Amino acid sequence: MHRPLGITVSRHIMDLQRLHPGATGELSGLLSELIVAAKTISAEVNMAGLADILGMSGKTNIQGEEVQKLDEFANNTIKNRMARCGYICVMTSEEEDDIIPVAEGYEGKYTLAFDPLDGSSNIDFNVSIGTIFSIHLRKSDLGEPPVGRRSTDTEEDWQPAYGKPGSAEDLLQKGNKQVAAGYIIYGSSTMLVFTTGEGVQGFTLDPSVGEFFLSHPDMRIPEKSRYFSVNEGNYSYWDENMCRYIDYLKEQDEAGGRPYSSRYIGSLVSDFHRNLIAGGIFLYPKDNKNPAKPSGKLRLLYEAVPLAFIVEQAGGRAVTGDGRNIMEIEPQELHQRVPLIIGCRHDVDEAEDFLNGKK
Ligand code: P6P
Repeated sequence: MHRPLGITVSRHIMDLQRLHPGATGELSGLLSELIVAAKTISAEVNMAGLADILGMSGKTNIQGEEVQKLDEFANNTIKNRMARCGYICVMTSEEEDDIIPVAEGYEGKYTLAFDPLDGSSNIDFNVSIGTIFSIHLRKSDLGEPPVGRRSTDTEEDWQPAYGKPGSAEDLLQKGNKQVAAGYIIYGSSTMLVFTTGEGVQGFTLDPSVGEFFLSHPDMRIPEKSRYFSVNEGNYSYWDENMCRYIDYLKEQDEAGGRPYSSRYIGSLVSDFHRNLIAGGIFLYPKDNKNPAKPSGKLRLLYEAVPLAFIVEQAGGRAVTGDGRNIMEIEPQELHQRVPLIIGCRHDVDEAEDFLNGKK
């Protein structure tokens, strides 16, 4: 199918909006504001080696992880921009213990969960890192639509909207209720990959014009994998079935496409992005390495769930390995961790068979 060159992400978002006659344009506006934040972070990440922006901030986050200066920059960039975008009622970030309220009078009908800079422990080694986001429609009542709201209003002119602030309940929703999800990967080029439920589209940033252009239309993950991505340093902490599965992938069976190649960057967005394009299965299973993290390391709301939406839209699967689909989990808390097995449909099915003892 002929596609005109130079489709911008803004054009694509408007095309999506036209697919929904009742659309108010608020999701389009939300995505557009998020994209401005992404461009801002991209510029900073690409300058990191030159500015005094590398290294630790001297703080730790709720995860007990040291916060990088770039982590903090990315978190503040998204938080401050989205708090006044007028399209969301509440946010949660990997970097913040509690929910993040939006500015009074700017309450909107969506919620935003995000990991501002995943893989940030790799920043100082120039390894690709990424921002991950997940958008739901709020569960609670928005209240009366705001009146007299113009972005040009000064604080004095401001007619307070009648929106109601959102709560954690608005954020704790299943992945299959997502309205949109995506990631930005800051690598050899900066790419935006997202879905609103009508397939997965990839855009590459042209820094010379500051615009994302469609570069990977209608992304589909291959049915079967070539790569497995797992931290084998945790092998001795896994249960027996997980060890058997990884051993199986490394056996010689050329007719069956084995052994697989091992590719593990240690940056979730980078590992996921490669697997989405080339085919692969990523695993961060539960392990007995850290009693405080019996469900593995990765978080449900702003890592597993958005990537699960993307991979399912691209024809793949995302599961926990103990019989649950990521998209069907009822979240219990904002920073809940979950085992994650995500990638090509054939491979996730096969991994599940090993993990539940069927194979
Ligand atoms: P490990 C990065 O810190 C991260 O959260 C993900 O991006 C990545 O997949 C995972 O942790 C790597 O964890 O234990 O293998 O170093």
